[in-house]
Amino acid sequence: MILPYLNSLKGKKKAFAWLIDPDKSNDDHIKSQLTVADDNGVDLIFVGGSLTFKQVDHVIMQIKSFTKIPVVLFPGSPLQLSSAADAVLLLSLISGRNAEYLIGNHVIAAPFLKESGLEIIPTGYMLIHGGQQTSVSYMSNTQPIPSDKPDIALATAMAGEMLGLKTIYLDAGSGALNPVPMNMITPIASAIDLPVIIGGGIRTSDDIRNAYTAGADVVVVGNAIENSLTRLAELIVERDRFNT
Ligand code: 1GP
Repeated sequence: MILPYLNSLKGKKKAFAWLIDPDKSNDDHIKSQLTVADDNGVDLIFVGGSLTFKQVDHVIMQIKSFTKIPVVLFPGSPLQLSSAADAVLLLSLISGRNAEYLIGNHVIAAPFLKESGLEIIPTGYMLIHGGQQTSVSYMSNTQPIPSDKPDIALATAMAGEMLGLKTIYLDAGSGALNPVPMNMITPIASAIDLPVIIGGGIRTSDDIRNAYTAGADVVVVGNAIENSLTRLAELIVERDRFNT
Protein backbone atom coordinates (compact mmCIF):
# COMPACT_ATOMS: atom_id res chain seq x y z
CA MET A 1 0.00 0.00 0.00
CA ILE A 2 1.37 3.37 -1.04
CA LEU A 3 -0.39 5.77 1.36
CA PRO A 4 0.88 4.02 4.54
CA TYR A 5 4.33 4.15 2.94
CA LEU A 6 3.98 7.90 2.30
CA ASN A 7 2.76 8.44 5.86
CA SER A 8 5.73 6.50 7.22
CA LEU A 9 8.08 8.93 5.45
CA LYS A 10 6.66 12.09 6.99
CA GLY A 11 9.52 14.04 8.52
CA LYS A 12 11.71 10.92 8.82
CA LYS A 13 12.74 9.65 5.42
CA LYS A 14 12.83 10.96 1.87
CA ALA A 15 11.55 9.30 -1.28
CA PHE A 16 12.30 9.85 -4.95
CA ALA A 17 9.63 9.53 -7.62
CA TRP A 18 10.34 9.36 -11.33
CA LEU A 19 7.58 10.86 -13.46
CA ILE A 20 7.10 9.12 -16.79
CA ASP A 21 4.93 10.93 -19.31
CA PRO A 22 3.27 8.12 -21.31
CA ASP A 23 3.38 10.20 -24.47
CA LYS A 24 7.13 10.62 -24.21
CA SER A 25 7.98 7.06 -23.17
CA ASN A 26 9.71 5.11 -25.88
CA ASP A 27 9.07 1.37 -26.30
CA ASP A 28 12.69 0.80 -27.33
CA HIS A 29 14.23 2.56 -24.34
CA ILE A 30 11.87 1.84 -21.47
CA LYS A 31 13.52 -1.43 -20.45
CA SER A 32 17.00 0.07 -20.15
CA GLN A 33 15.59 3.17 -18.42
CA LEU A 34 13.87 1.00 -15.83
CA THR A 35 17.04 -0.98 -15.24
CA VAL A 36 18.72 2.32 -14.35
CA ALA A 37 15.75 3.16 -12.09
CA ASP A 38 16.08 -0.19 -10.32
CA ASP A 39 19.84 0.11 -9.96
CA ASN A 40 19.50 3.54 -8.38
CA GLY A 41 16.68 2.58 -6.03
CA VAL A 42 13.88 4.79 -7.37
CA ASP A 43 11.07 4.52 -4.81
CA LEU A 44 8.02 5.26 -6.94
CA ILE A 45 7.15 5.67 -10.61
CA PHE A 46 4.50 8.26 -11.34
CA VAL A 47 2.76 8.03 -14.71
CA GLY A 48 0.88 10.97 -16.17
CA GLY A 49 0.92 13.92 -18.51
CA SER A 50 -1.23 16.66 -19.90
CA LEU A 51 -2.34 14.91 -23.09
CA THR A 52 -3.15 11.34 -24.04
CA PHE A 53 -1.83 10.23 -27.38
CA LYS A 54 -0.68 6.84 -26.12
CA GLN A 55 -2.65 4.13 -24.32
CA VAL A 56 -1.72 4.49 -20.66
CA ASP A 57 -2.60 0.81 -20.08
CA HIS A 58 0.07 -0.24 -22.56
CA VAL A 59 2.75 1.95 -20.99
CA ILE A 60 1.97 0.75 -17.48
CA MET A 61 1.92 -2.92 -18.41
CA GLN A 62 5.28 -2.42 -20.07
CA ILE A 63 6.69 -0.75 -16.95
CA LYS A 64 5.26 -3.52 -14.79
CA SER A 65 6.90 -6.18 -16.93
CA PHE A 66 10.36 -4.71 -16.33
CA THR A 67 10.34 -3.52 -12.70
CA LYS A 68 8.75 -4.07 -9.30
CA ILE A 69 8.88 -0.36 -8.42
CA PRO A 70 5.30 0.65 -7.49
CA VAL A 71 3.47 2.57 -10.23
CA VAL A 72 1.28 5.50 -9.19
CA LEU A 73 -1.04 7.22 -11.64
CA PHE A 74 -0.74 11.00 -11.73
CA PRO A 75 -3.55 11.58 -14.21
CA GLY A 76 -3.98 14.70 -16.29
CA SER A 77 -7.49 13.52 -17.18
CA PRO A 78 -9.85 10.55 -16.70
CA LEU A 79 -8.40 9.16 -19.96
CA GLN A 80 -5.21 8.40 -18.07
CA LEU A 81 -6.61 5.82 -15.68
CA SER A 82 -5.52 2.20 -15.75
CA SER A 83 -6.21 -0.66 -13.38
CA ALA A 84 -2.75 -2.01 -14.18
CA ALA A 85 -1.17 0.56 -11.83
CA ASP A 86 -0.85 0.13 -8.07
CA ALA A 87 -2.42 3.39 -6.96
CA VAL A 88 -3.81 6.66 -8.21
CA LEU A 89 -3.30 10.17 -6.92
CA LEU A 90 -6.91 11.34 -6.99
CA LEU A 91 -6.02 14.95 -7.63
CA SER A 92 -8.19 17.78 -6.46
CA LEU A 93 -6.75 20.98 -7.93
CA ILE A 94 -7.23 23.03 -4.76
CA SER A 95 -5.10 25.96 -5.94
CA GLY A 96 -7.63 26.53 -8.73
CA ARG A 97 -11.27 27.46 -8.91
CA ASN A 98 -12.33 25.22 -11.78
CA ALA A 99 -15.10 22.92 -10.59
CA GLU A 100 -14.21 20.26 -13.19
CA TYR A 101 -10.82 19.76 -11.53
CA LEU A 102 -12.20 19.99 -8.00
CA ILE A 103 -15.05 17.46 -8.39
CA GLY A 104 -16.29 17.13 -12.00
CA ASN A 105 -13.69 14.72 -13.36
CA HIS A 106 -13.86 12.75 -10.11
CA VAL A 107 -17.56 12.08 -10.68
CA ILE A 108 -16.76 10.82 -14.19
CA ALA A 109 -13.97 8.60 -12.90
CA ALA A 110 -15.53 7.30 -9.67
CA PRO A 111 -17.40 4.23 -11.06
CA PHE A 112 -14.27 3.11 -12.94
CA LEU A 113 -12.08 3.69 -9.88
CA LYS A 114 -14.46 1.74 -7.64
CA GLU A 115 -14.17 -1.29 -9.91
CA SER A 116 -10.47 -0.91 -10.63
CA GLY A 117 -9.00 -2.19 -7.39
CA LEU A 118 -6.58 0.75 -7.48
CA GLU A 119 -5.50 2.21 -4.17
CA ILE A 120 -7.00 5.70 -4.10
CA ILE A 121 -4.88 8.48 -2.62
CA PRO A 122 -6.92 11.69 -2.23
CA THR A 123 -4.42 14.43 -3.07
CA GLY A 124 -4.57 18.18 -2.67
CA TYR A 125 -2.85 19.32 -5.84
CA MET A 126 -1.50 22.86 -5.80
CA LEU A 127 0.01 24.62 -8.79
CA ILE A 128 2.66 27.15 -7.87
CA HIS A 129 3.89 29.73 -10.37
CA GLY A 130 7.20 28.51 -11.72
CA GLY A 131 8.19 31.47 -13.89
CA GLN A 132 6.17 30.67 -17.01
CA GLN A 133 2.76 29.36 -17.98
CA THR A 134 2.64 25.57 -17.75
CA SER A 135 0.62 22.93 -19.56
CA VAL A 136 -1.38 22.15 -16.41
CA SER A 137 -2.31 25.76 -15.87
CA TYR A 138 -3.39 26.12 -19.51
CA MET A 139 -5.21 22.79 -19.72
CA SER A 140 -6.99 23.18 -16.38
CA ASN A 141 -7.83 26.82 -17.04
CA THR A 142 -6.64 27.74 -13.54
CA GLN A 143 -4.13 30.21 -12.22
CA PRO A 144 -1.21 29.01 -10.15
CA ILE A 145 -0.55 30.46 -6.70
CA PRO A 146 2.06 33.25 -7.02
CA SER A 147 5.44 31.97 -5.83
CA ASP A 148 5.87 34.96 -3.51
CA LYS A 149 2.62 34.26 -1.64
CA PRO A 150 3.54 31.49 0.83
CA ASP A 151 0.67 32.48 3.10
CA ILE A 152 -1.91 31.70 0.40
CA ALA A 153 -0.21 28.37 -0.26
CA LEU A 154 -0.14 27.55 3.45
CA ALA A 155 -3.83 28.35 3.95
CA THR A 156 -4.69 26.30 0.86
CA ALA A 157 -2.76 23.28 2.13
CA MET A 158 -4.36 23.63 5.57
CA ALA A 159 -7.82 23.71 3.97
CA GLY A 160 -6.92 20.59 1.97
CA GLU A 161 -5.99 18.76 5.14
CA MET A 162 -9.17 19.90 6.89
CA LEU A 163 -11.21 18.62 3.95
CA GLY A 164 -9.74 15.17 4.51
CA LEU A 165 -7.22 14.96 1.67
CA LYS A 166 -4.38 12.57 2.46
CA THR A 167 -1.38 14.17 0.81
CA ILE A 168 -0.42 17.58 -0.59
CA TYR A 169 1.40 17.91 -3.91
CA LEU A 170 3.00 21.29 -4.67
CA ASP A 171 3.85 21.45 -8.36
CA ALA A 172 5.60 24.24 -10.23
CA GLY A 173 4.57 22.40 -13.42
CA SER A 174 6.57 20.22 -15.75
CA GLY A 175 9.65 22.03 -17.03
CA ALA A 176 9.11 25.01 -14.72
CA LEU A 177 11.85 27.62 -14.80
CA ASN A 178 11.86 27.81 -11.00
CA PRO A 179 10.98 24.98 -8.61
CA VAL A 180 8.61 25.55 -5.67
CA PRO A 181 10.50 27.92 -3.31
CA MET A 182 11.78 26.66 0.03
CA ASN A 183 10.01 29.40 1.98
CA MET A 184 6.73 28.04 0.65
CA ILE A 185 7.45 24.36 1.39
CA THR A 186 8.76 24.75 4.95
CA PRO A 187 5.69 26.29 6.62
CA ILE A 188 3.39 23.82 4.87
CA ALA A 189 5.47 20.77 5.77
CA SER A 190 5.52 21.79 9.42
CA ALA A 191 1.89 22.94 9.70
CA ILE A 192 0.20 19.87 8.27
CA ASP A 193 0.50 16.21 9.23
CA LEU A 194 0.23 14.98 5.65
CA PRO A 195 3.11 13.81 3.48
CA VAL A 196 4.25 16.59 1.14
CA ILE A 197 5.15 15.88 -2.50
CA ILE A 198 7.18 18.46 -4.44
CA GLY A 199 7.76 18.56 -8.19
CA GLY A 200 8.24 20.74 -11.23
CA GLY A 201 11.52 22.15 -12.56
CA ILE A 202 13.83 20.10 -10.33
CA ARG A 203 17.01 19.70 -12.37
CA THR A 204 20.07 20.06 -10.16
CA SER A 205 21.45 18.62 -6.94
CA ASP A 206 20.84 22.00 -5.29
CA ASP A 207 17.19 21.96 -6.38
CA ILE A 208 16.50 18.54 -4.92
CA ARG A 209 18.50 19.17 -1.74
CA ASN A 210 16.57 22.41 -1.21
CA ALA A 211 13.24 20.63 -1.60
CA TYR A 212 14.16 17.89 0.88
CA THR A 213 15.70 20.38 3.33
CA ALA A 214 12.55 22.50 3.22
CA GLY A 215 10.43 19.47 4.18
CA ALA A 216 9.49 17.55 1.04
CA ASP A 217 8.82 13.90 1.81
CA VAL A 218 8.72 12.94 -1.87
CA VAL A 219 10.42 14.76 -4.73
CA VAL A 220 9.17 14.11 -8.27
CA VAL A 221 11.49 14.49 -11.26
CA GLY A 222 10.42 14.12 -14.89
CA ASN A 223 12.06 16.35 -17.52
CA ALA A 224 15.58 16.34 -16.09
CA ILE A 225 15.76 12.54 -16.34
CA GLU A 226 14.02 12.45 -19.69
CA ASN A 227 16.71 14.77 -21.03
CA SER A 228 19.61 12.88 -19.48
CA LEU A 229 19.33 9.54 -17.73
CA THR A 230 22.71 10.01 -16.03
CA ARG A 231 21.12 12.84 -14.05
CA LEU A 232 19.12 10.25 -12.10
CA ALA A 233 22.13 8.99 -10.13
CA GLU A 234 23.30 12.55 -9.40
CA LEU A 235 19.89 13.57 -8.07
CA ILE A 236 18.98 10.46 -6.12
CA VAL A 237 22.21 10.61 -4.15
CA GLU A 238 20.70 13.61 -2.36
CA ARG A 239 17.87 11.42 -1.12
CA ASP A 240 20.40 8.90 0.17
CA ARG A 241 22.27 11.64 2.07
CA PHE A 242 19.08 12.45 3.97
CA ASN A 243 18.24 8.83 4.62
CA THR A 244 21.57 7.77 6.13
C1 1GP B 1 5.35 17.87 -13.14
O1 1GP B 1 6.07 17.58 -10.90
C2 1GP B 1 6.21 17.12 -12.19
O2 1GP B 1 4.00 17.72 -12.85
C3 1GP B 1 7.64 17.01 -12.66
O3 1GP B 1 8.12 18.16 -13.28
O4 1GP B 1 9.07 17.37 -15.44
O5 1GP B 1 9.78 19.56 -14.46
O6 1GP B 1 10.51 17.41 -13.42
P1 1GP B 1 9.43 18.12 -14.20
